[in-house]
Order: sequence, then C-alpha cells, then structure tokens
Amino acid sequence: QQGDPVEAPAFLAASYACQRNTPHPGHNILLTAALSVLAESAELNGDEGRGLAFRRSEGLLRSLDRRVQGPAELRGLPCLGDHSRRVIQDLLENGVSSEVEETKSSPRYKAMKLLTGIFGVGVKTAKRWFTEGICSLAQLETSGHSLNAAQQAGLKYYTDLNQPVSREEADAVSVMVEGVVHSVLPGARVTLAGGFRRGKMSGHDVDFLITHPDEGKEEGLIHKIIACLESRGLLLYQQTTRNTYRESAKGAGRPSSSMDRFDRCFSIFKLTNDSSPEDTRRAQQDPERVRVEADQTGSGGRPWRAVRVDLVVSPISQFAFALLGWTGSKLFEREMRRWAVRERAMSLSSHALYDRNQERYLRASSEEEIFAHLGLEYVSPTGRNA
Ligand code: TTP
Ligand code: MN
Ligand code: MN
Repeated sequence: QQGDPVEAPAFLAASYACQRNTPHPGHNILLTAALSVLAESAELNGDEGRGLAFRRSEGLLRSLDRRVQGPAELRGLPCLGDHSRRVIQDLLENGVSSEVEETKSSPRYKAMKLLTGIFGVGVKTAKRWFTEGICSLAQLETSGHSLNAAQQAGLKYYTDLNQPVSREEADAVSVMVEGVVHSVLPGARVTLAGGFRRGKMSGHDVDFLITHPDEGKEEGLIHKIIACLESRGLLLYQQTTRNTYRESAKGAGRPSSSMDRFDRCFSIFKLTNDSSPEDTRRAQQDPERVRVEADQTGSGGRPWRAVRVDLVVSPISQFAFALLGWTGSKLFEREMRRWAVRERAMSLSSHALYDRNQERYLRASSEEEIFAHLGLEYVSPTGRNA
C-alpha cells in the first residue's frame, strides 16, 4: 500500500471538531505536539486567529484513527491550512520542523511560557514584563513589581503548580472535595469535570462541578464549602466569585464570552503525601487521626504539595450545560458554539441553549439532549479531546 494515496474516509471529513471523536492523545503525537507549540506561540503573541488555525489542525490530526505516514494521506482532510500542511510535511519528511525548533528555543517563547506559567499571570501581563526585560522568576522577584494575591501564590508554589497533577492526586482531591461538600450540604452532587473527565491521565488542575437535585439548595453553597475547606486547613489560596445568571431576551447569556457566570472558586489545595484516595477516605472517617508525615516529601522538602483546583456551583436546571461547558476541551467547546450559531442559528453557553429562530430556550437535563437539540451525534467525554 506504500505510496498509494489513501482517500480520507467520509467521516473524517467533518470540519467541526464537535462532529468527531477525538481520543487522548491520539495516533499522531509527533504532529500534534508540534502544532500545539505553534498554536501556543501564536496565543502567547496575542494572535488568536493564528492560534486557532493551528489548534484546529492539531485537533483534526488527533481525531484520526491511524498514524499519518506521508503527505498523501492528508489529501481531502479539512481544517489543515497551508502553513500547518507545510509543518506537517517537514515533520513527515525530516522528523523535525525547523520552525517548531526555532520557536521552542526563541527567548520570547521561553520567557512568555515561564511567566504565563505563574498562576494569576495572563498573556498581557507577561508581555509587559517581557518588554521590560524580565525573562526569569528571579528577575521578576527583584523587579519591584507589586504582585496581586493570585500572582504571589503563583510564584510561591511555582514548582508544584507546574508539575502535572496525576490521576491519583485528582482522585485524592475528589475524596477531599466530596467529604467537605457532603458535610456542608447532604445530597449535593460533586462531578469531576475538565481534562480528567475526558480520560486524561494528568492535568494542570482538577475541575469540579457541584449541584443539588433541589433547585435553589445550591445558593450560597460555595461559601460554605470554602469555609469548611479553610477550617480543615486544606486551602493555600482561594478566590471566590459570586455570580448569578438569568435568562435574558438576548439568549444564552453572552455566548460570545468564554467566561460564564456561575459561583466559582479558583483555588490552590494543600495535598498531603498520605492523601491517597484510600487514606483520605479513612482520615475523613477519623479526622483526629494523626497524619504520618514521614519520609515522602513534596517539592522543597515538604510533606505536602500545592494543587490547583477549580470549584464551580451550578443550579440543577443548568447542570447539563455547565457540565458540557466545563468538560472541554476548550477547542471542542469553541467548535460546538460555532456549530450552534452557524449551522443551527442557536446560542450555546455553559448556562443555556437559545434557539434564535424559535426565539426560545431549549431545555436539557443531559449532555445527550444538548447534542440532540444541535443535530449532532453524541460525543462521549473521552472523545472531546480536540
Ligand atoms: P481547564 O481546567 O483550563 O482545562 P482542561 O481541564 O481541559 O485541561 P488541564 O488538564 O490542563 O486542566 O478548563 C476546563 C474547562 O472549563 C474548559 O473546557 C473550559 C472551561 N472553562 C469555562 O467554561 N469557563 C472558564 O472561565 C474557565 C477558566 C474554564
Ligand atoms: Mn482542568
Ligand atoms: Mn480548570
């Protein structure tokens, strides 16, 4: 079969990521990792359009059910622009792309990646600092810049927060969160969202969506959760945003904005080394138990480590939309919203789905119903790794 141009099967020709099943990490890791670098570099330059083009190429390649061996296999595939195709061709022919290698070693990319790797530092801030010649954490610390509370925590726990969270650690955090949530509101439900729900084995944080089957019972819940976590000494940092969302005549609550309006908390948990899911469960049954902070040590010789955790509270009536929105991936969400607007004249957000032709909201109590409303085949969470 070698050298024989292989036509792409029709199901691969779907041009929206939400029409495809995209497992993690896929069969083309060499290619997707390279395109991800170029996407990230564009995003760090503030060039959203260029970043999105590379992300779409990356997503398409990750969805393929086999490893691409030669450029001929790219024929007929959507989403791949000229630039991406050039990079892929380079990689297939030479095993490396000079553009990707140059990007990775460029001082700007390295500094921007380092600075935006600080929790609380976005592209704009990092850019300003880089322009002033700040390229390292040491330079930032001696620069005299005043940092906000998030950035101070980000700097303090930099090493921990840049070490990927493992599945085991995520499970241990789940047990901690479930214990606290159930103690402050029996009957409340905790659902793991984000990358771990998509089946990834590691992540940059752990995301949870919390709700209660009785509408209204979730009101004020975020504060009770935070107070309880703090009283148990489990939090190193937290920033809680109280929010309300109401359906408006405009439809689906500013679907153009990627920020939603749930009560939520961006936090940093203190995860002790003995917090395996089993140990945490036991410790909760016996809170007085003396923790054995023995030989294992976190970064800096501590018996614990810092882990980023996002907590989001949703009323049950919006839960399906919230779960869909907080499961990701970011590109999958983006593509689903694009599909909704362009192909169905609907506005999708993490709160609701609005049909612009019928001028009404469409209810859904499961993710399956949302896909059905949109005329899309259901994609399970593990297939949303676009
Ligand atoms: P992230 O936690 O940023 O990403 P992730 O879980 O996919 O990847 P990682 O393993 O690196 O943590 O976001 C999870 C989802 O939450 C993502 O699909 C977008 C969504 N989200 C919102 O809907 N609103 C927000 O304000 C933010 C920050 C995220
Ligand atoms: Mn996440
Ligand atoms: Mn998150």
